[in-house]
Amino acid sequence: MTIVTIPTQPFAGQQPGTSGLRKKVVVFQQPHYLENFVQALFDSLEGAAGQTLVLGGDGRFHNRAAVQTILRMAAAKGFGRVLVGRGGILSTPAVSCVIRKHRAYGGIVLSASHNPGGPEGDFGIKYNVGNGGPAPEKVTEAVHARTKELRSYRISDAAAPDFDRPGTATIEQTAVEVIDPVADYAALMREVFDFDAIRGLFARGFRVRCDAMSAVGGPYAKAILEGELGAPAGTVVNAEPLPDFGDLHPDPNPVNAEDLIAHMAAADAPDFGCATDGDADRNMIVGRNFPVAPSDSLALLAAHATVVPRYAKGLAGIARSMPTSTAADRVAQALGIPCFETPTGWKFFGNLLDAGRATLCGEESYGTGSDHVREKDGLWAILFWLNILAVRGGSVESLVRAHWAQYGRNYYSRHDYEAVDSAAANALMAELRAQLPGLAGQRLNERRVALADDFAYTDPVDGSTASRQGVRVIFEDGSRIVYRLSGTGTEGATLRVYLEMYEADPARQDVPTQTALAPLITAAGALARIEQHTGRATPSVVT
Ligand code: VG1
Ligand code: CO
Repeated sequence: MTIVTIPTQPFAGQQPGTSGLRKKVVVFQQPHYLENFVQALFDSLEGAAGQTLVLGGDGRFHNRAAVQTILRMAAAKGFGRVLVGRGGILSTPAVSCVIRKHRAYGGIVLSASHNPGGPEGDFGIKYNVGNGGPAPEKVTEAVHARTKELRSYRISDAAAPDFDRPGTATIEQTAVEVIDPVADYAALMREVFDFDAIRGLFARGFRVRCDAMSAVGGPYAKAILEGELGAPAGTVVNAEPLPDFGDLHPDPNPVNAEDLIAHMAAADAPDFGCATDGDADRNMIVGRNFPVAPSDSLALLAAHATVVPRYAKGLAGIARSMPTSTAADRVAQALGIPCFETPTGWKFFGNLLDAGRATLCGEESYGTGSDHVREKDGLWAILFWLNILAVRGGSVESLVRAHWAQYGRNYYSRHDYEAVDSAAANALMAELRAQLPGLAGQRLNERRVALADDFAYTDPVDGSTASRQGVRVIFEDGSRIVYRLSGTGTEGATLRVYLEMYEADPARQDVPTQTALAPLITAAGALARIEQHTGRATPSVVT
């Protein structure tokens, strides 16, 4: 066994986006492509020799090949130990949990999350730091800078050890320990939630349909819901992680999880429907014929948090990404706790969680989490809902309606224009930015603009800054339009338009969302000249 140095050339574009480096599988399959990125990452880590690295992924196509390569490179880097999920499997929240529990130096998540998988789909790699959370921008920027100058990488010439069976093997000086992907995570969930209460719910015949979308959430949901909490076998569907996700698009929203939506609309619908995404950090909650908006879910979890043992003493604060609706802000205000507004992406929550300033975090994109790990966590959110239902009673719909009656309803929708021409999308954003200085005070389709800016963030803990995080147009009545370009796509550009309107009157809280938001949708299209720029009259996905 020898560590060899392989000459290489830099690849352009190895720049991590909102959540790691994501590219088409064929891009990652190019010789040296993954190796270059991993070497650039390892070069950016100081003091990693002898330390522990956590490694796993969502099981998508190329996962196994990438695990083998990274094990051989981790040995060359001189890590003392690598904890790898059996079969190369670890969900994103499980990686976070394992890093924290075993005091690892960091971890690598192999996933392109909600992006489609398979040989024609996407692959991705993300690095998490010692607190268990996504690497902050100063780390990802250093890695990207390093990819541009890299001329060689180091790798063991030995074969990677078998990672399909529990046990420990050695490669060079590095111990490779194959761990049960679920055990540490399940133990943490037992500490957070009132499992007895949830068991009682199932014992009373409460019916759940949990759709793991043939992605990595399946083994976790099966072990916990069916294995520990007494849900009947078959509660978790699409439970086996498949390399191509069985051709499902594991993005849990009403468009991509249409099968779950159909089951929840049927005459004999279960009481509770839920789904998780490719790497199991996102969640969708659906009542009988009643999908819950993710921003509402965050607000509702916050409002009921004290029923969960871990949060029994209350929350220190809530944090939400800027485009996420302000429903959580209203709960924070009622509770007398701060609500932080951060840029899109979980990496911006880490400092607030570490400093104990925020307990719950959430994004409009079906992501919710807390200080139990440093990632969003799909199954955690599902268990949180079940814990609330077990203690408070009622249905998903009755809980949400009671919430709206108390706090008002924030009508909310996101319109995505996927795979548009990058130059056209950039031109649209540039034109919007140019209009910003003159917008305040103007009327757009009956509403007067109170504030228009390009969101910038200063981290209240370490003072780091992030600019150009999305154009927001806020009206005098609190309604908002937000525009930004996705940082996770792999084809052209994706324009996201976020729309929000507040309605305090319970008599007007039952309008179909797109109808309620229609005047804002028209204003959003006109202001950004979306059709003129993109050639699209309608969005490709509405959630
Ligand atoms: C999207 C979501 C964002 C989320 C990110 C990663 O980013 O909007 O809220 O944090 O995906 O989620 P973007 O830049 O495409 O809008 V996941 O589940 O892909 O790790
Ligand atoms: Co995800």
